[in-house]
Amino acid sequence: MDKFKFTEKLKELETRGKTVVELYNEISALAMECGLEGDKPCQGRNAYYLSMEFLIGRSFYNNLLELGVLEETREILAKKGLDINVFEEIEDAALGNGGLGRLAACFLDSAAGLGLPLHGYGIRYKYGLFKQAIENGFQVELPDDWQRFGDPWSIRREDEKRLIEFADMKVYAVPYDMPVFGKKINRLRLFQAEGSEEAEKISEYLYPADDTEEGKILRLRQEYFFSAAAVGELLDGFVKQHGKNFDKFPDYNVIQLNDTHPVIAIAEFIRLLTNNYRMPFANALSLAKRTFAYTNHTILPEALECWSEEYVKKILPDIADIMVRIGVYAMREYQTLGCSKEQAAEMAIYSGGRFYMANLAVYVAKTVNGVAALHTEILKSNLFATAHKFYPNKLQNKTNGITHRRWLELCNRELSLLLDKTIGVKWRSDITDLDRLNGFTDDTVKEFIQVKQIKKEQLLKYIAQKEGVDIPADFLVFAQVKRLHEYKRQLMTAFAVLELYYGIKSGRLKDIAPSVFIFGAKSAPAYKRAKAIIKFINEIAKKINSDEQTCNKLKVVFVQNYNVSYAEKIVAGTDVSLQVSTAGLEASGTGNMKFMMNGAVTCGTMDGANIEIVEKAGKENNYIFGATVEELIKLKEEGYVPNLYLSDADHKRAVESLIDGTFSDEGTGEFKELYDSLTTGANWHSPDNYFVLFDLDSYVKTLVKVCEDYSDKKEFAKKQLINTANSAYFSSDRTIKEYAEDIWKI
Ligand code: 26Q
Repeated sequence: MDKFKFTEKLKELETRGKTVVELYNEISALAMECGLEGDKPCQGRNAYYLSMEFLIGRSFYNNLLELGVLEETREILAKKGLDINVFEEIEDAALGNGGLGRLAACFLDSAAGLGLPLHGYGIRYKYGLFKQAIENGFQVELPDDWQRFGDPWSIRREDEKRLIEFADMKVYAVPYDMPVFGKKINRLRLFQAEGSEEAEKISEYLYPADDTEEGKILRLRQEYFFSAAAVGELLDGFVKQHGKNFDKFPDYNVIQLNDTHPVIAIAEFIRLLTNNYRMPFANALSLAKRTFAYTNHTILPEALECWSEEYVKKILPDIADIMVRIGVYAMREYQTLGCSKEQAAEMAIYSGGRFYMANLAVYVAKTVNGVAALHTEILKSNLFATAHKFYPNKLQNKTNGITHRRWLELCNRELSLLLDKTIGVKWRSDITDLDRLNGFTDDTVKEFIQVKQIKKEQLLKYIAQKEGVDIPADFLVFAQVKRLHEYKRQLMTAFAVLELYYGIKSGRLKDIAPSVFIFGAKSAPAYKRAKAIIKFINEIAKKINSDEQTCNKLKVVFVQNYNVSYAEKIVAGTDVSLQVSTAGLEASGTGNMKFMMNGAVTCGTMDGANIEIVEKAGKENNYIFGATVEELIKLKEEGYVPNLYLSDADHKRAVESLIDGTFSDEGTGEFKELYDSLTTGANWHSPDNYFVLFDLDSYVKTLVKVCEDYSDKKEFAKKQLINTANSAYFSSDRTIKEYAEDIWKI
């Protein structure tokens, strides 16, 4: 990067009379021009990350930071009378919906930062994840037309488009390249579908509704579309450079499959080698086994993809045949290894007219990894137990991480400056240096308290503007922000908050710190219960916020359209991070890491990466409650009867507020359905299958303890600072180094 050229040209830039969007495009173009100078592809071995989601958020500030010109830009613009924050008007590119997509973005950032050749392949959705508004307490979904601000960070590569063939249509995959700046420039290549109106539909929406056959087939098309484009160009590129000695292909390429969504790439890889290059099937399969690696992100059965043969045959008959054949090879191999019939059936790729994509991935991939220690253990002992038995070296753990550039340097400039002052600037390039913050002095604690206060004020001011809810800046700030899902148990938090409210109102809870609970979450449009939970939280917020008797003690806010940019503000301004999933179900969590790094304590269950967080920062500096995985296993064996836990009058009151008229669901019946899900179950699950009622008691007690502890501000701040000081492990720089060493060998 020619920084001098950039700053000189920026100084010359005429800003008067231009709109924010115009300036955004011009400055971004300038950064691209200077940033890309001297860029050359990496010879040798490269890793490719195939993912349906890349939740990159806003690129402007991050790219300027990575290019090392953020501060200069801030100053130059200030001299022109422009506040750099005006570019917050430019909305996020939300080409993902949650943890898995954000992880992909963090990984690209870390790899570039470390100078490791990792490139992304995905889809350039016309509309990203819907924009959420809350109307009368209900979630409303609006299209996210992110390109309306322009897309100055992408370069269209018309010359490199490829034709992707389905049985019933042909589609062009046109690449758009986004550079990922760092020590090295890596590339995120997103394909846009073109050629006809039908074709364009493929890259129109992230997560088309898949409750119909048409929707399911569209999703299958999406998966094949970008996987085939990626694999096709990698093979062609190899042939161009090295000829047809494919044996060497894995020396130059390794392909990481981000969950099962791109697993169809394996079949396409084999199809191309056998069809186009006349390679025997067995050889193509063994080449695939040396090329692909797979990451699992969830053990929830409903998220493990399995495709009906009928659908695959309809649009991709060759791929269906190949997957059947891989299934046959797998079966033979399982037998040779001495698997019983049951064991082989468990690992079947093709059975009963369905393709089990996770089994396909596990069979072919050279490594399979979980995303946190506990999650990997569960994969080994549960979901992939049989595979682990017969392929003991396949499964490994790679605990997730987050890029400390976006999630500390960028979102918390004040804390970053305090770190510079306290331990020097080395942590910015080598995050392990953050450890040196341990052993901080009293002065540092004082300064940390000031920083937290500033970030809190910024956050609360923003919330007041956006949501119209005023929250005093001396409140203790709790936050639960993440996708909305029953297993994440936002509903349990809602009950707990309600109990705090009644406790404060009755005078029973006297000595607790005034607090605000911030919720942020999008629900999948078709996920009725999740939407009901959003409405319930908003009803609670309305009641609590308008109660004059308690409003100097307790507030609740559900922020609209929670996304990466909102997260950047929330993680910096929060005191207590709520991570309360049912033990065993949150594969890792990465929000928990962002909060920790910014000095929030975790109030959570022994689940996912929470376990490692408290291992690093100390249980005594966090608030752990609730049943463990082992306890839940026992409870299930003994027979869990949730209604028993409603004998406590306070819990009963909170839970029954769903049905006793305290709150209105506007006659939709959805609150009653939520209530039933906890107390009587449904035809597809037993009552309270996420153990909300079981953990509610210890949750409420833990929250009360947090509020009491906060009265000693200094002791509380120490706990927070210890969390920051021990968060280096959760930088994705560490994670990426592990992938690079143990899996990719780059
Ligand atoms: C599956 C089938 C059909 C349609 C959609 C899906 C689907 C889509 C998205 C299934 C799963 C996802 C996303 C999963 C996800 O975000 N998982 C999260 O991954 C994070 C990164 O590893 C973890 O930290 C979280 O714990 C995990 O929930």
